[in-house]
Amino acid sequence: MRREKEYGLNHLETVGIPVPALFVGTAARNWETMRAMRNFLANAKVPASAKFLSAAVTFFAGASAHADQPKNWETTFQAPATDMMRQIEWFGNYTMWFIVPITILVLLLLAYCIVRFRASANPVPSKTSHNTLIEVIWTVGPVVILLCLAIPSFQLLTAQYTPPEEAKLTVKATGNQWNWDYEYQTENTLSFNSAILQDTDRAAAGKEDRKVYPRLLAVDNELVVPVNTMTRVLVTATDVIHSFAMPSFGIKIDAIPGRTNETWFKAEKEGVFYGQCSQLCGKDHAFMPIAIRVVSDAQFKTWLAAAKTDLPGANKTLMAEVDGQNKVAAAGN
Ligand SMILES: [Cu+2]
Repeated sequence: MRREKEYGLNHLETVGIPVPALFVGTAARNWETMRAMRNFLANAKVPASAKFLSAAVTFFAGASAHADQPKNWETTFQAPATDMMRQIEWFGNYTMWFIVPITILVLLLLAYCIVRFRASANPVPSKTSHNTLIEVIWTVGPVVILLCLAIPSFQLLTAQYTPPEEAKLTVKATGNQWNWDYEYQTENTLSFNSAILQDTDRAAAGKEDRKVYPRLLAVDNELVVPVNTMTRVLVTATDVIHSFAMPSFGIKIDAIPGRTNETWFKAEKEGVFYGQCSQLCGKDHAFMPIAIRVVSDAQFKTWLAAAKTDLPGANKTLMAEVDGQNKVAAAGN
């Protein structure tokens, strides 16, 4: 429970969102049970059609093999690259089990009433104004439905504020109009700026492959992090409110001047992941993308050591290594 103090349930209460003790305790105790239940439900979930749709979209959009980014006509979430995002996706699918049947039921009831009780078919309307049984049903029903939504929702919220382990790497992201500063809180801190990649700079940066480095999403210097490593992100801003968001990691947190917010992620897949500033912050709000490059532990260590003296050189070496790795993987298929 120590982490909850540090990570935000208290914070939630200070901003006036009550967090019932039931949910706080349950989250930690029954997490494994919940996980098992979710996995079970996930295997049997409705959106088989959604999955098909997503697969179809991926197929038609020609997905890149080693990155995740928004795709044309995308209707579902980007593929999860963290356990947290998987749980968020699960919760989204779970709510569909309530939304879809309720919508259909209401639609059918409405259609039935329109047809069955139209003036020509039912000239003398009933004068009934009370029916205890029906009133009990339409009160208790929604209460039960809301409880079914509230409990997993609070558990998920608690989990987002409760990192399962200590962070091994801490990076600070500072939003500026209209780019990001990243700072690695390691021995001899490393800090650099990350701005949108201009088309004219593509060749010089070796980023001509638009599938991997898409227009409006690619940046000059990516935030490089090691795979399967608990990473803490401290988020702040220098001028106006921005928001640090990475859809496939399931994180989004406001960057507020004069305040440090905190979030965390543990990326499970290597590759380049793209997000965007998600708080309207001025005229170039749409042009301050966030790119995170997830690499192996060894690659990260080499990059970090080299980046402290020569960032562009370290980035180029890392890109060459990753490209080589992908070519070997493709040849092996
Ligand atoms: Cu912004």
